[in-house]
Amino acid sequence: MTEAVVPRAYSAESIKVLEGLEAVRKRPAMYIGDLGKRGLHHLVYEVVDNSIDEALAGHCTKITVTLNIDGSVAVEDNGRGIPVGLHKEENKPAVEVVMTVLHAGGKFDKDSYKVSGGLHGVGVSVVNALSKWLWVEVKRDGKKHKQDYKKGITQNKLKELGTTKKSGTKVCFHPDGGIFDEIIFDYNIIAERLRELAYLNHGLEIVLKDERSDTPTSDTFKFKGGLSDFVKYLDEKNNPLHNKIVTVKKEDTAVPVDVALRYSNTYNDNILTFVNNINTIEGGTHLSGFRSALTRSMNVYATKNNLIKSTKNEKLTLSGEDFREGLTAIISVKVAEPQFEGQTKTKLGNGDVKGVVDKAVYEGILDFLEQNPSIGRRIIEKALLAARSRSAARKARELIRRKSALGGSSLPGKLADCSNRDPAFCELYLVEGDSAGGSAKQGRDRRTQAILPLRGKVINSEKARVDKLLSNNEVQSMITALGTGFGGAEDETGEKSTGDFDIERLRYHKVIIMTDADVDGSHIRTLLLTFFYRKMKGIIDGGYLYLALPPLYRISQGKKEAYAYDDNEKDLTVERMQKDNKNTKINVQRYKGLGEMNPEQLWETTMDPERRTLMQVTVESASMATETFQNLMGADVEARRSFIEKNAKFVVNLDV
Ligand code: 0RA
Repeated sequence: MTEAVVPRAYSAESIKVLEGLEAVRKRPAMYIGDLGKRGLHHLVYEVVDNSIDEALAGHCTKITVTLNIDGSVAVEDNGRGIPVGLHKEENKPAVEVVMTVLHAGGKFDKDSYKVSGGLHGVGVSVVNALSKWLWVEVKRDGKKHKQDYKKGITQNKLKELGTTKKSGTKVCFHPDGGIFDEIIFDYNIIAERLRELAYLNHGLEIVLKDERSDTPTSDTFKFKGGLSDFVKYLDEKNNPLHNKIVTVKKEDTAVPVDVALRYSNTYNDNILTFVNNINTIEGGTHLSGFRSALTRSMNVYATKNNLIKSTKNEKLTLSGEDFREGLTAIISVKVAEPQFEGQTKTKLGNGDVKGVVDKAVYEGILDFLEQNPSIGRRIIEKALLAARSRSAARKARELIRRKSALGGSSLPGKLADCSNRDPAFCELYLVEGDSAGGSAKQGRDRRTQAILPLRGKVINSEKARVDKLLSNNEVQSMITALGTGFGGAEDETGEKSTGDFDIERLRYHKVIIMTDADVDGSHIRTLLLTFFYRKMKGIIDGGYLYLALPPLYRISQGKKEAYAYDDNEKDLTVERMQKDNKNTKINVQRYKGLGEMNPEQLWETTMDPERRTLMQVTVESASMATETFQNLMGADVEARRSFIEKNAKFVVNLDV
């Protein structure tokens, strides 16, 4: 449907009409981002944000979120309660104005850090507009007050419901099924966010209750240690290099800065940044300030204490990358008028923030190291190891480049390439094992489908240093086949990092991981996902990485045959066949590996673009994915076993 756009002069009236809640119902996605799972959960966050503001102002200590059996959610706090007195301009109780007028929240300036732009801070009236029904209950001035709404429209006058000694606000709403694709809340998604908020606002108690089943559950999030506890939580599965967490807290500046960090014996970094409690996935000026301060303070400390011992043959300089190896850090800032930029509007743009964070972190780290010299020494030693490995990696990378430049054809011998040269049409199948690789080579459409069989175990990118990774044969084959080069993909904040990854040179716009449906297969799949996530994240970000979905069963009855991709589909197929033909025996074959399929079957079920299902790999949230990877890669066997379920967190179903 196309809409006619008629240019006309804006009058005060027309602006007011546009600003009404009808506008929200007309273009809901404009206010909450999307109408899927994400948008639905944003409703809850929006209401919780208001209570958090009240906590930030120092008036609220506890927030309770309840998922009710009727599909509604209630958010209750013990703050001052939304004012109920008459709002002069609107001639309505203030609480009604807050609930029904777009952006009215801002009219009650409470000196807290209001958010502009992005998805947050649109105001609770947006939630009201997108709810089948909503009610608010305010305890204030010794009385209990209540008002009801439907689709944002007030249903009754603000009622008084008796007296109370307490104060606080409770908002209960049922999302409008006519607006959202789905209206069932996911406990774990909400729990993750509330846990994060409890870390970011130390001491605040946040309770989540699920009343939707016969056995109600609940979680209480309350962390005295704030960001330090957050770092411990994220770092749980790793071996810490030092127990004590490095903290920097500066609250007297225009931009309050709160930072916690710790090193562990891993090779990657995990830096989370927040602005006004919002996860800034794309980083920004606060991250730049942090990085620059980290590199400078550590180098100053190392030099001052004579910890960098270069030999005659080896002149070592410690770079930012070296100081980020094994680092888990949280950076939380409060910015009065944040400017959010970037693709997902989660990149902080305010230029002045960089200097403030830089100064606070530089001074804070130096203070800490001077008071904890043994930790300082250990951190510098680790960075020195990282620097040596980085220099070895550079040599290994140059070797790969030189080898391919000299070898005439630069592509690995095992690769069966496709004939088409336009990446947009080309697909690369990464196939587990030589035998399945053979079937795939025979079954494929050789014009557009290339096959790279991977032999044996894929190296674990979470556990190996870059130089070791680059000397691995399978990794070398993948890098040359993909054509992108390697490393440095995660740096988008301006700081240079070693590596020459360039997504523009990607030779295939679909990179498809095809592994067996058994435990080994899922392990190899995890290792490949880890590799891409850690070392070629641009391929995931670009939407180029997919998982093939081979069938689990082949069901045959006489000459009839069908494939099933899960148990449920198998049962349905068997049932249907039984109904159609009671006399012939049904044979169910469970595929354990791709090798059990002949080339034709592999083509029909898994590779034919007309019939196959691919799952696109996405990074839902960096924090969640990293955590999943850490769980999988750590010693936790149980977590690894449940890989396929966990996988659902960063994989989205997609029909291609
Ligand atoms: C405006 C002014 C005041 C409090 C609030 C709004 C408020 C809003 C929400 C939303 C959820 N919980 C809330 N708690 C408070 C301050 C009023 C005063 O000065 O007492």
